[in-house]
Amino acid sequence: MTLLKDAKPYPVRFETDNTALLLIDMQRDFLEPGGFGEMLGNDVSLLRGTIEPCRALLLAARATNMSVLHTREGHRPDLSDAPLSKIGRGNPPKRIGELGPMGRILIRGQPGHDIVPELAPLLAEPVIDKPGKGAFYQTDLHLILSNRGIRTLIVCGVTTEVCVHTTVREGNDRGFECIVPADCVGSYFPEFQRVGLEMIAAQGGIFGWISNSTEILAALSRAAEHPGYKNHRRSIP
Ligand code: TIU
Repeated sequence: MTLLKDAKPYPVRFETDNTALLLIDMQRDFLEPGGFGEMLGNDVSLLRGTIEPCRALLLAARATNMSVLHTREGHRPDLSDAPLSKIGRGNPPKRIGELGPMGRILIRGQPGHDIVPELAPLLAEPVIDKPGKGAFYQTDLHLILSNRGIRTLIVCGVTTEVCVHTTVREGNDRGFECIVPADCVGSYFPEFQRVGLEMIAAQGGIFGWISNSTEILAALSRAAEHPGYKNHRRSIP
Protein backbone atom coordinates (compact mmCIF):
# COMPACT_ATOMS: atom_id res chain seq x y z
CA MET A 1 0.00 0.00 0.00
CA THR A 2 1.40 3.37 -0.94
CA LEU A 3 0.17 6.83 -0.01
CA LEU A 4 -0.19 10.02 -2.07
CA LYS A 5 -0.33 12.47 0.80
CA ASP A 6 -0.54 15.63 -1.33
CA ALA A 7 -3.44 14.35 -3.43
CA LYS A 8 -6.52 16.55 -3.68
CA PRO A 9 -9.01 16.75 -2.08
CA TYR A 10 -7.31 14.51 0.51
CA PRO A 11 -4.60 11.80 0.66
CA VAL A 12 -5.27 8.57 -1.19
CA ARG A 13 -3.73 5.10 -0.89
CA PHE A 14 -3.30 2.60 -3.67
CA GLU A 15 -1.70 -0.82 -4.18
CA THR A 16 0.39 -1.37 -7.28
CA ASP A 17 -0.94 -4.90 -7.76
CA ASN A 18 -4.51 -3.72 -8.17
CA THR A 19 -3.78 -0.39 -9.87
CA ALA A 20 -3.51 0.25 -13.60
CA LEU A 21 -1.90 3.12 -15.46
CA LEU A 22 -4.37 4.10 -18.18
CA LEU A 23 -3.00 6.32 -20.95
CA ILE A 24 -5.83 7.95 -22.86
CA ASP A 25 -5.49 8.73 -26.58
CA MET A 26 -1.83 9.85 -26.64
CA GLN A 27 -2.09 9.65 -30.42
CA ARG A 28 -0.45 11.59 -33.21
CA ASP A 29 -3.97 12.66 -34.27
CA PHE A 30 -4.22 14.77 -31.11
CA LEU A 31 -0.58 15.69 -30.44
CA GLU A 32 0.87 16.39 -33.88
CA PRO A 33 -0.01 18.93 -36.56
CA GLY A 34 -2.30 17.72 -39.36
CA GLY A 35 -4.42 15.40 -37.24
CA PHE A 36 -7.90 15.43 -35.79
CA GLY A 37 -7.04 17.91 -33.01
CA GLU A 38 -5.69 20.50 -35.43
CA MET A 39 -8.62 19.97 -37.83
CA LEU A 40 -10.89 20.98 -34.95
CA GLY A 41 -9.05 24.31 -34.82
CA ASN A 42 -6.72 23.55 -31.91
CA ASP A 43 -3.06 24.39 -31.24
CA VAL A 44 -1.67 20.89 -30.69
CA SER A 45 1.59 22.18 -29.21
CA LEU A 46 -0.35 22.84 -25.98
CA LEU A 47 -0.61 19.08 -25.40
CA ARG A 48 2.98 18.09 -25.99
CA GLY A 49 4.11 18.95 -22.45
CA THR A 50 2.23 15.88 -21.24
CA ILE A 51 4.45 13.44 -23.14
CA GLU A 52 7.50 13.50 -20.85
CA PRO A 53 5.62 13.19 -17.51
CA CYS A 54 3.50 10.41 -19.05
CA ARG A 55 6.66 8.68 -20.21
CA ALA A 56 8.20 8.90 -16.73
CA LEU A 57 5.09 7.31 -15.20
CA LEU A 58 4.96 4.70 -17.95
CA LEU A 59 8.57 3.63 -17.31
CA ALA A 60 8.01 3.57 -13.54
CA ALA A 61 4.81 1.53 -13.91
CA ARG A 62 6.66 -0.97 -16.10
CA ALA A 63 9.52 -1.17 -13.58
CA THR A 64 7.00 -1.85 -10.80
CA ASN A 65 5.22 -4.49 -12.93
CA MET A 66 2.01 -2.50 -12.63
CA SER A 67 -0.71 -2.97 -15.24
CA VAL A 68 -0.47 -0.53 -18.13
CA LEU A 69 -3.20 0.02 -20.71
CA HIS A 70 -3.41 2.43 -23.64
CA THR A 71 -6.45 3.73 -25.48
CA ARG A 72 -6.85 5.12 -28.99
CA GLU A 73 -9.82 7.05 -30.27
CA GLY A 74 -10.67 6.18 -33.84
CA HIS A 75 -12.95 4.51 -36.32
CA ARG A 76 -13.23 1.70 -38.81
CA PRO A 77 -12.14 2.61 -42.35
CA ASP A 78 -15.76 2.35 -43.54
CA LEU A 79 -16.84 4.72 -40.72
CA SER A 80 -19.63 2.33 -39.76
CA ASP A 81 -18.87 2.90 -36.06
CA ALA A 82 -18.79 6.71 -36.32
CA PRO A 83 -22.09 8.42 -35.63
CA LEU A 84 -23.16 11.16 -38.02
CA SER A 85 -23.43 13.46 -35.00
CA LYS A 86 -19.64 13.16 -34.66
CA ILE A 87 -18.60 13.17 -38.34
CA GLY A 88 -20.83 16.08 -39.23
CA ARG A 89 -20.07 18.31 -36.26
CA GLY A 90 -18.67 21.79 -36.91
CA ASN A 91 -17.00 23.00 -40.06
CA PRO A 92 -13.46 21.55 -40.03
CA PRO A 93 -11.15 21.83 -43.07
CA LYS A 94 -11.10 18.01 -43.11
CA ARG A 95 -13.58 15.66 -41.49
CA ILE A 96 -13.09 12.25 -39.88
CA GLY A 97 -12.15 9.78 -42.63
CA GLU A 98 -10.74 12.40 -45.02
CA LEU A 99 -7.11 12.31 -46.08
CA GLY A 100 -4.68 14.50 -44.12
CA PRO A 101 -0.88 14.61 -43.85
CA MET A 102 -0.94 11.66 -41.41
CA GLY A 103 -3.37 9.56 -43.44
CA ARG A 104 -7.12 9.43 -43.04
CA ILE A 105 -8.20 11.48 -40.03
CA LEU A 106 -9.00 9.39 -36.90
CA ILE A 107 -9.07 6.10 -38.78
CA ARG A 108 -7.62 2.89 -37.32
CA GLY A 109 -4.45 1.73 -39.02
CA GLN A 110 -3.52 5.19 -40.31
CA PRO A 111 -0.28 6.89 -39.13
CA GLY A 112 -2.22 9.62 -37.28
CA HIS A 113 -4.04 6.99 -35.24
CA ASP A 114 -0.77 5.66 -33.78
CA ILE A 115 0.30 6.43 -30.26
CA VAL A 116 3.20 8.91 -30.20
CA PRO A 117 6.55 7.05 -30.40
CA GLU A 118 7.68 8.19 -26.94
CA LEU A 119 4.80 6.22 -25.39
CA ALA A 120 4.67 3.27 -27.77
CA PRO A 121 2.92 0.32 -26.07
CA LEU A 122 4.72 -2.92 -25.29
CA LEU A 123 3.19 -6.17 -26.54
CA ALA A 124 1.99 -7.05 -23.02
CA GLU A 125 0.11 -3.76 -22.68
CA PRO A 126 -3.48 -3.90 -23.96
CA VAL A 127 -4.43 -1.21 -26.45
CA ILE A 128 -8.13 -0.37 -26.27
CA ASP A 129 -9.57 0.99 -29.51
CA LYS A 130 -12.57 3.13 -28.67
CA PRO A 131 -15.06 4.83 -30.94
CA GLY A 132 -16.20 7.38 -28.35
CA LYS A 133 -14.84 9.71 -25.74
CA GLY A 134 -15.12 7.34 -22.80
CA ALA A 135 -12.75 4.35 -22.70
CA PHE A 136 -15.50 2.11 -21.27
CA TYR A 137 -18.01 2.82 -24.04
CA GLN A 138 -18.23 -0.08 -26.54
CA THR A 139 -14.87 -1.56 -25.48
CA ASP A 140 -13.64 -4.51 -23.41
CA LEU A 141 -11.77 -2.26 -20.95
CA HIS A 142 -14.03 -3.14 -18.00
CA LEU A 143 -13.63 -6.86 -18.68
CA ILE A 144 -9.85 -6.60 -18.82
CA LEU A 145 -9.67 -4.54 -15.63
CA SER A 146 -11.98 -6.98 -13.82
CA ASN A 147 -9.98 -9.99 -14.99
CA ARG A 148 -6.86 -8.35 -13.57
CA GLY A 149 -8.52 -7.44 -10.27
CA ILE A 150 -7.90 -3.74 -10.86
CA ARG A 151 -9.55 -1.33 -8.41
CA THR A 152 -7.62 1.93 -8.94
CA LEU A 153 -6.87 3.74 -12.18
CA ILE A 154 -4.15 6.32 -12.67
CA VAL A 155 -5.60 8.15 -15.65
CA CYS A 156 -3.29 10.15 -17.95
CA GLY A 157 -3.69 11.47 -21.47
CA VAL A 158 -5.61 13.90 -23.63
CA THR A 159 -7.71 15.84 -23.51
CA THR A 160 -8.45 16.65 -19.90
CA GLU A 161 -12.00 17.86 -20.28
CA VAL A 162 -13.01 15.48 -23.07
CA CYS A 163 -11.73 11.88 -23.14
CA VAL A 164 -9.95 11.93 -19.76
CA HIS A 165 -12.98 13.40 -18.00
CA THR A 166 -15.44 11.06 -19.70
CA THR A 167 -13.31 8.05 -18.82
CA VAL A 168 -12.85 9.14 -15.20
CA ARG A 169 -16.61 9.64 -14.86
CA GLU A 170 -17.30 6.26 -16.44
CA GLY A 171 -14.69 4.60 -14.23
CA ASN A 172 -16.04 6.22 -11.09
CA ASP A 173 -19.56 5.02 -11.90
CA ARG A 174 -18.19 1.49 -12.31
CA GLY A 175 -16.53 1.50 -8.88
CA PHE A 176 -12.94 2.31 -9.82
CA GLU A 177 -10.94 4.79 -7.77
CA CYS A 178 -9.47 7.29 -10.24
CA ILE A 179 -6.31 9.31 -9.67
CA VAL A 180 -5.41 11.96 -12.24
CA PRO A 181 -1.83 13.33 -12.31
CA ALA A 182 -2.35 16.96 -13.32
CA ASP A 183 0.84 17.26 -15.40
CA CYS A 184 0.06 14.04 -17.31
CA VAL A 185 -3.22 15.32 -18.75
CA GLY A 186 -3.56 18.14 -21.23
CA SER A 187 -6.11 20.40 -22.82
CA TYR A 188 -6.10 22.72 -25.84
CA PHE A 189 -7.70 25.28 -23.47
CA PRO A 190 -5.69 26.34 -20.38
CA GLU A 191 -8.87 27.36 -18.59
CA PHE A 192 -10.50 23.97 -19.23
CA GLN A 193 -7.34 22.28 -17.92
CA ARG A 194 -7.62 24.16 -14.64
CA VAL A 195 -11.37 23.85 -14.24
CA GLY A 196 -11.45 20.27 -15.53
CA LEU A 197 -9.04 19.22 -12.81
CA GLU A 198 -10.90 21.21 -10.15
CA MET A 199 -14.15 19.48 -11.15
CA ILE A 200 -12.70 16.03 -10.51
CA ALA A 201 -11.57 16.83 -6.98
CA ALA A 202 -14.45 19.15 -5.98
CA GLN A 203 -17.22 18.07 -3.63
CA GLY A 204 -14.94 15.75 -1.65
CA GLY A 205 -13.53 14.12 -4.80
CA ILE A 206 -16.77 13.66 -6.68
CA PHE A 207 -15.05 11.71 -9.49
CA GLY A 208 -11.59 11.03 -8.04
CA TRP A 209 -8.31 12.53 -6.91
CA ILE A 210 -5.80 14.92 -8.43
CA SER A 211 -2.09 14.26 -7.93
CA ASN A 212 1.02 14.80 -10.07
CA SER A 213 3.71 12.67 -11.69
CA THR A 214 6.38 13.60 -9.14
CA GLU A 215 4.34 12.39 -6.22
CA ILE A 216 3.25 9.19 -7.98
CA LEU A 217 6.82 8.44 -9.12
CA ALA A 218 8.00 8.73 -5.51
CA ALA A 219 5.19 6.42 -4.41
CA LEU A 220 6.02 3.87 -7.10
CA SER A 221 9.67 3.92 -6.19
CA ARG A 222 8.76 3.24 -2.52
CA ALA A 223 6.46 0.43 -3.67
CA ALA A 224 9.25 -1.11 -5.78
CA GLU A 225 11.45 -1.35 -2.68
CA HIS A 226 8.74 -3.28 -0.87
CA PRO A 227 9.13 -7.05 -1.23
CA GLY A 228 5.42 -7.64 -1.80
CA TYR A 229 5.04 -5.33 -4.76
CA LYS A 230 4.89 -7.87 -7.58
CA ASN A 231 1.63 -8.25 -9.42
CA HIS A 232 0.86 -11.97 -9.25
CA ARG A 233 -2.41 -11.63 -11.14
CA ARG A 234 -0.75 -10.78 -14.37
CA SER A 235 0.86 -13.17 -16.80
CA ILE A 236 2.96 -11.60 -19.51
CA PRO A 237 3.10 -13.59 -22.74
N1 TIU B 1 -11.40 17.46 -29.09
C1 TIU B 1 -10.94 17.06 -27.92
O1 TIU B 1 -10.60 17.85 -27.04
N2 TIU B 1 -10.79 15.73 -27.68
C2 TIU B 1 -11.22 14.68 -28.45
O2 TIU B 1 -11.87 14.85 -29.47
N3 TIU B 1 -10.84 13.43 -28.05
C3 TIU B 1 -10.09 13.16 -26.90
O3 TIU B 1 -10.12 13.93 -25.93
N4 TIU B 1 -9.30 12.10 -26.92
